Amino acid sequence: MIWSDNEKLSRSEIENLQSERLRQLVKYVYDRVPFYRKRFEEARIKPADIKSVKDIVKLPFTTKDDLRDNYPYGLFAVPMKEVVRIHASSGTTGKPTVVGYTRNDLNTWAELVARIAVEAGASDEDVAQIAFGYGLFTGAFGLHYGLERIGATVVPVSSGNTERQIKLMGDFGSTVLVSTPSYALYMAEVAENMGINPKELPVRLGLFGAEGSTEEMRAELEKRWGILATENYGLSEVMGPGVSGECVYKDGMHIAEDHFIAEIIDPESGEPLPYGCTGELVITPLTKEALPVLRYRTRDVTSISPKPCACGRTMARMSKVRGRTDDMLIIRGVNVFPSQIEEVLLNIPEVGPHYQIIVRKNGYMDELEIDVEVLDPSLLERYRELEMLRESIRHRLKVALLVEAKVNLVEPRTLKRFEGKAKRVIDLRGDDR
Ligand code: DLL
Repeated sequence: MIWSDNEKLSRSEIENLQSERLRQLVKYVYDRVPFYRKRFEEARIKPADIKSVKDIVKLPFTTKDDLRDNYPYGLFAVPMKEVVRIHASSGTTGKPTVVGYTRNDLNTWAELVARIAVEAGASDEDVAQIAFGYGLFTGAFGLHYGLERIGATVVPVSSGNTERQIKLMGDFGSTVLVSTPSYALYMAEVAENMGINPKELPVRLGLFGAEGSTEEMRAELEKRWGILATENYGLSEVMGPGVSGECVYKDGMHIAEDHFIAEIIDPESGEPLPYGCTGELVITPLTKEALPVLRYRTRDVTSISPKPCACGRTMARMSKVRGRTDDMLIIRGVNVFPSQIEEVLLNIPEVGPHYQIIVRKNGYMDELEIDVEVLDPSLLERYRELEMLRESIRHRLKVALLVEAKVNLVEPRTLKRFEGKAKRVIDLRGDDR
């Protein structure tokens, strides 16, 4: 089933709709948001200069800092009376970014999440367990209202309290699990510890998102849970979840192009890159009322393909996010994405999917250290075998990353587990880089 007819528009119809909505948006922000009016004046552009989607490159970018500098409501385009919901990004560093929604915004959001849920194969027959943390984070409420919209039975368990979570899953007959991939992995482990085989639980479909994960991690989740593991993407600054999501073919996440213009740019120069090239994703939401933003720089690295999909949808697809431009590690001058490390580790049968990346400075040298759990604890008592395994992992990492890494093989269940977004990198190099 396809939730909205718009998902089958031809490329020219999509572009026409985007052009029309972009023209309205530009006028809307110019009239209502002093910040953008000033930006337009600085760039010497007028709303009338933006005639079609191709003109988007003339518009200024918006960054996370712009939102922070206007904390909390400075970029809102409507009076607070019309704002019916607030969310915020977790903001581990500095001020959080605050986002607002009008009643229409909430409606659009629920529609777009309904779209990705249906795309992944959910329906009104499903019982959906939401294991994202409810609160300022957009994940839980976003999926909640979207799944309700399609008529699924929503179970708002929130994250944490994992044993209870597993018990309820069985009791309530949850068929859809909504969480981060790392929490789903941890939940499988907790179930196994409780003597429950996750495959025997009623879950058949995973709607995973809010953090990156590799194909290897997907395979692990599908194996452990015996489910179809799909991925979806979004960010609070442009709405929350519902920006893009995979269909059952799992070959890229369909972008809701009737509501978002997605561009790929070179993160260094800001120049637009053609379809197929990997770079930073820039998103312009077209229909938001409370907090419209122009060309939001997501810092997420991906590529876009406009090819129609076997599922019948025509909306362009973005590939899995390789990483964030600000999460990319520069180790002795070599760029390393944590996802590359995950790919290597998950292809080694003797180690488990739990790992931690530590970067430190030794004199002037960056040192990369990786802790990974072995699956069989008795291996830790067999020195020769252990050394051979360590050496083979070190070698495979070197081939994949082009940098040396120190590998520590640790006992099962000793590394940190995550109930929300995983934090796998500990960078101890300080700010003197
Ligand atoms: O994480 C929105 C969301 C919630 C998406 C639930 C999907 C499911 P923020 O907390 O603002 O919003 O974080 C946004 O998370 O810029 C990406 O770096 C990352 N992210 C989200 N989904 C994915 C994904 C939500 N599928 C930031 N793959 C984004 C990789 C993702 N990274």
